[in-house]
Amino acid sequence: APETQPYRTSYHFQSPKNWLNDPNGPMWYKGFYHLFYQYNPHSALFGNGMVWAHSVSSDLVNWVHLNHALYPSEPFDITSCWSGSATILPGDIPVILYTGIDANNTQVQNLAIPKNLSDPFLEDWVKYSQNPLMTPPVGVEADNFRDPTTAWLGPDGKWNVIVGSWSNNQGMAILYQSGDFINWRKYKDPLYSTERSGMWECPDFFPVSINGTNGVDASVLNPTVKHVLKASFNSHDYYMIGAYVPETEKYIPDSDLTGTVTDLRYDYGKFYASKSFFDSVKNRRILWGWVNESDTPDDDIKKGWSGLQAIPRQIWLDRSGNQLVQWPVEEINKLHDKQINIENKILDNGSTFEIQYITASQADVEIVFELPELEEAEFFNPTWVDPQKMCTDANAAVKGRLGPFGLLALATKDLTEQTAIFFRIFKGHNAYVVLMCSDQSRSSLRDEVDRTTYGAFVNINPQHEKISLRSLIDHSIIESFGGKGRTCITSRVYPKFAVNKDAHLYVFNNGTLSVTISRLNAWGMNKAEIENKESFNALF
Ligand code: DQQ
Repeated sequence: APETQPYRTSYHFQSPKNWLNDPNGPMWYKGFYHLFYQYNPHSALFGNGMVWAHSVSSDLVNWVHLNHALYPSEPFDITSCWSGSATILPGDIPVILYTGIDANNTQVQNLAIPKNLSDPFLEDWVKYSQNPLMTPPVGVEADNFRDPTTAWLGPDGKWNVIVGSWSNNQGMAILYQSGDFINWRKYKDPLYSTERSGMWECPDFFPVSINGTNGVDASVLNPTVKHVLKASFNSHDYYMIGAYVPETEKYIPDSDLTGTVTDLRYDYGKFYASKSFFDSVKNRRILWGWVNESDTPDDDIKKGWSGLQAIPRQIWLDRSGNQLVQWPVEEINKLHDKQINIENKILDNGSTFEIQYITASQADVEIVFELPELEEAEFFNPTWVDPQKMCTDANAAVKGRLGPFGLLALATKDLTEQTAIFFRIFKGHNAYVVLMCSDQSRSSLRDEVDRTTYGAFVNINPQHEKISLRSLIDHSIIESFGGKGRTCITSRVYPKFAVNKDAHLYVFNNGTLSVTISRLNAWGMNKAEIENKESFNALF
């Protein structure tokens, strides 16, 4: 019943119970999107015996849970089946490379192939008898060698794959090559390595078009693409944009990782171990990412579950070429229910205004703000380099000039519980600075939950572009997209009172200068159908 499970989501991907983490092996095959994911069948917490749970969908919104695709069964994965990726081989043959944890807790890379290629659900997987195909190379510890990527075909006709690692105090993408997908040889140097990171988990490597939002297959290599290299470490997904040089097997980023707050991240809140895939049906690249809980392990056990997948995001290169842009896949709009529209509403100093008539606990809100008094913005202090710190030091309750303005989500009527997603605009030396915050400090009156506030800059010029915000609100998760998807912040919140019908949604302006809502569209969201196979079969 919803009353006893106020934090279960309505339209995010969740498993019926237990622990869930990384998305694995996403792909499209014969009419269905496949999502595999790390799952603990024994507990609401992480543990040994991890499996690849498996679900399919025709629209990325409604899902059917199938039997586990991979579970510990052989010497090369008897402790756990950890993360990995799918590659579609020529002839439309999907295969999986995944990390097995063997009886000695050594991380090895294994191959699995579908038992029956004519089954569009790909329910049964066969582990290759000669596994493992890769074992930790010299200089790499047994527990620092995991998470193979989707493979790409090089111009020389060889398959390439990278495996995440940490060796010699460097995080790295170890490169392997193969002519037949079975015999893999380590390339002499990693594709990329850096001392400015931790152990590279779940690397991802893919081309993006330099013009337009279309995605391309992993093997595309020509002057119309740049390459993205992403790694998960220190609780975040960091990425670089750059060039892939197959002759030397080097990745040359436009800017190297620095190990500081200026490194690019997919999301400046909670979003980890993400993985992208090329959707050949709609010619787009789609990104999945795991969002963990912010309440305690005791709460996970009480709830009986832990972990969500973020709404899949289409991902492409920004026109500037300097960063990626992410936007919830268009299919999510199918869940739009009742809609509210507002235009040209002025929000004066201190005003708060409720968005009524929609279910505020599960909603999709898009707002575009106009800043008639932009020139009056307060000055930016160039020593402010850490946006998360700025958002923490000056939360939504701290008055400014141009901002804070934005949304109060999952709020009680008296606003004692609220999650504020807001902007502050500053006048910098030669350019305006747009700060975006997700302020969880008052998100719950329960005191055992983590209420860390997140923040990031939005790379837009408010002289030429209005300030836009889209937030997907779903009971205990808020995914926010600032500047049309240039900056993403995902948060988990656990209000005590602002649940279900008692949750409210507001627009606010706590700056002394007024701002105008030039357009607001908000929708209540219907529940996605996420069924187990038995109830799905009963439909036929
Ligand atoms: N989760 C998996 C690992 C990966 C980590 C285990 C990242 O393969 O490195 O569940 O969250």
